[in-house]
Amino acid sequence: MKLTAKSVSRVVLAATLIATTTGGVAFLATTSASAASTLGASAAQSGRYYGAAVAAGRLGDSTYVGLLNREFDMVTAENEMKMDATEPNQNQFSFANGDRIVNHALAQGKRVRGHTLAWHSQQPRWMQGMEGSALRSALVNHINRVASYYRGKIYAWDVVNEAFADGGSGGRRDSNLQRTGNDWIEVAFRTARAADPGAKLCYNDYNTDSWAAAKTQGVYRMVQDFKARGVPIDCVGLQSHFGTSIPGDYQTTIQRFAVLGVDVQITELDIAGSGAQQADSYRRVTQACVAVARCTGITVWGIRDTDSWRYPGDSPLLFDGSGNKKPAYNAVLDALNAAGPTNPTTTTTTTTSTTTTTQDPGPGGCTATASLNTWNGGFVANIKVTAGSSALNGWSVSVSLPSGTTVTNQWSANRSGTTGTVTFTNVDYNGSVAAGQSVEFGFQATGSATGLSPTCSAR
Ligand code: G2I
Repeated sequence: MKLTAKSVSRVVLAATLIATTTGGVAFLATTSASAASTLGASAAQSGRYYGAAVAAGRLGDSTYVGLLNREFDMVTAENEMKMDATEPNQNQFSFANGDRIVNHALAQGKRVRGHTLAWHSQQPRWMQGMEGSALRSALVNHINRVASYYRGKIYAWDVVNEAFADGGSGGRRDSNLQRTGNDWIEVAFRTARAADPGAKLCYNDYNTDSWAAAKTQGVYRMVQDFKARGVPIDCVGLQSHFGTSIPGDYQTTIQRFAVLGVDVQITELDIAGSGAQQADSYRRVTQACVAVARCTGITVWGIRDTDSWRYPGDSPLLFDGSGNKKPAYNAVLDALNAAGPTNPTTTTTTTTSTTTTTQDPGPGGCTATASLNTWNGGFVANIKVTAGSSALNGWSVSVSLPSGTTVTNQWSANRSGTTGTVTFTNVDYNGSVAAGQSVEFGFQATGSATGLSPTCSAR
């Protein structure tokens, strides 16, 4: 090789660096030794996860399962935990397919994102025709039952999916759920918190990737409002189904949500295109996430291109149909490995206790039972109101709280008082309770309580 003046000076510079910075050489060696070789392990280096949407019907495919087990440390059920799958007939729940995915994930030491408790789409047929208070009660019941069933097994729930309108309004999407009242989303979140206080609760949507989009702004305002009023929300999911390009302000979006005090998760990533261009888009998404401490993980919406909901029109995933790594895979791995070890994780300790009152309701009366989920410094109480031998047309529940305990918010009930004896009354959609039937409401409080004995009376 003929050395020009320029190349000589480069060689000299390199030699000087190696000769004078032994620490630097050691650091470089450490960095390359710790570069992980799977998506999950490389994401874990900075406290993040890398997940995939999984279909129960593919769990018998050994190539698919091999990739899943090797590469990913978070799992989302692609369809099996949606409303139509988990409650095919009203009040008859079906968890077999969701369980196949959850059990596989947990047995492999992976975590699970629950998808999704409430959505205008993929509703079971019986729910599609419902409206008003009947639908609101059915929604609350669905969330209660599904989130309770999976309590303790879910890292984060997509509590509400895709509730905002496309286009320039920045407002809510019209749906049967929206028509039950604008508070349906916060009721959904409060119900989910009561049912599984250990799960992070997320709002998840698409076309909310660009900070400039009206839809993004609408979701941002909702999250800001929820944080201001104490509605329990922990995370925002950006689905991130992309064409070939990524919005230039994508990282701004992630950053702005994070500043509100919620985690951001990229929940359903897939990107059209191929080769170097697709790899570059995947790299940019990965870099945008790892640049923001509260962007805690990325999930791709499928494993091989042939598993994608977009196939055969697009081949938008990280593995080809034969399970080979694509250029996009290497781009993601490199970007994850380049991220520093940041992002502390938080842990919550939860205990559960139930207290039952023994009063005889008699005709026209009611009973109330409390189930408590407590942690250091606070608790959530879920109260079940049961009608006696005749129907209720309204109810009132009083709870005596120990001193030092203060109610911070409640859901599916009106409240008077915050300390001492606090009284809850029905809201418009859960005052009518047939003989022997039950409705539930809940509240959150600071302080501690070991057991509560609520008293119920008809109004
Ligand atoms: O549409 C892409 C995603 C947008 N965000 C929410 C996600 O839940 C959604 O996932 C897709 C699944 O990837 C599809 O697999 O949601 C679709 C609708 O729920 C899923 O499609 C359904 C078909 O509509 C059904 O006909 C089919 O039986 O997939 C089912 C199972 O293959």
